[in-house]
Amino acid sequence: MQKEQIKQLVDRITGTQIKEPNQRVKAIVDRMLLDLFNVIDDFDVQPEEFWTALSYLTELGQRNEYSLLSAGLGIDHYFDVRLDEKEAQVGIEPGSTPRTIEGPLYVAGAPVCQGEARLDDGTDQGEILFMDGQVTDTQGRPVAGALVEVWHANTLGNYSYFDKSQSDFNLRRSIVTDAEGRYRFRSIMPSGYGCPPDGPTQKLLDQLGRHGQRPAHIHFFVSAPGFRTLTTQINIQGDKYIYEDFAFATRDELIPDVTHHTDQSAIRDKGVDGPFA
Ligand code: MBD
Ligand code: FE
Repeated sequence: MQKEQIKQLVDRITGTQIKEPNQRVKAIVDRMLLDLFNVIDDFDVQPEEFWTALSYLTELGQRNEYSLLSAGLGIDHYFDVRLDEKEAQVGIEPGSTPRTIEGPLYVAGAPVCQGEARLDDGTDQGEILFMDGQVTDTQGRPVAGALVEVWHANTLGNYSYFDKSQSDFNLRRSIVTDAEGRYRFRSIMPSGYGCPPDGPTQKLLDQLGRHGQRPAHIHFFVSAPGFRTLTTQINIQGDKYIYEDFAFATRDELIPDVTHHTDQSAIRDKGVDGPFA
């Protein structure tokens, strides 16, 4: 079919109106249809192939994997690239923590703690992990009372809430920074995440010859009144997938130094009472 004929057909389809359309929705749907018709034409897509694709999308929804596929196709990362570009025009403080994608596994409502927290419920015998940091504004001044929301996977790469075998809000806390803008937490070292091997996201990745793995990582939202929210993560150095993240979220500035200690029992034997007990 001539490209011009395709254009006329799309115009006829979306131009058939009984009332004033939402112009932005109409313009985007117009373009998506035009691009789709062109793909069908250029690749001679067969009807059966298209119905198979629709069934695939149904499965994607039923398995709640739309946002997982979006991460895997680098769409979340693309939005980050665009935001970075806009910020570069304004000019941001050199050395500030860069953003990276949220991912699909955040859950709101984690317990709020002042200054420090223990994230794990003590049931997982993973390597004990401590992390601390300071929230500052773009001038390097500490921000007291900022909210640092932290969430990460367990030693099997699974997240509480999505993994029903974990306790509520395990490995999820909201920490309010102290007067110096500082926070600290105790947790366990997470493992990397892998897409459900029997799910639709992995099925498409297989067709693309790709894996569906993420390196071990910890997620953060950092927010405070009057400030934009930072969405970011850290990646654990040494992970096999650190530069092979299927979601393209790794950045050099987000790989902090990790010090491993050989004797963990001294810490572990103190039990699970206080945040740092
Ligand atoms: C994750 O844990 C994650 O952070 C992303 C981006 C995608 C899938 C699982
Ligand atoms: Fe994650």
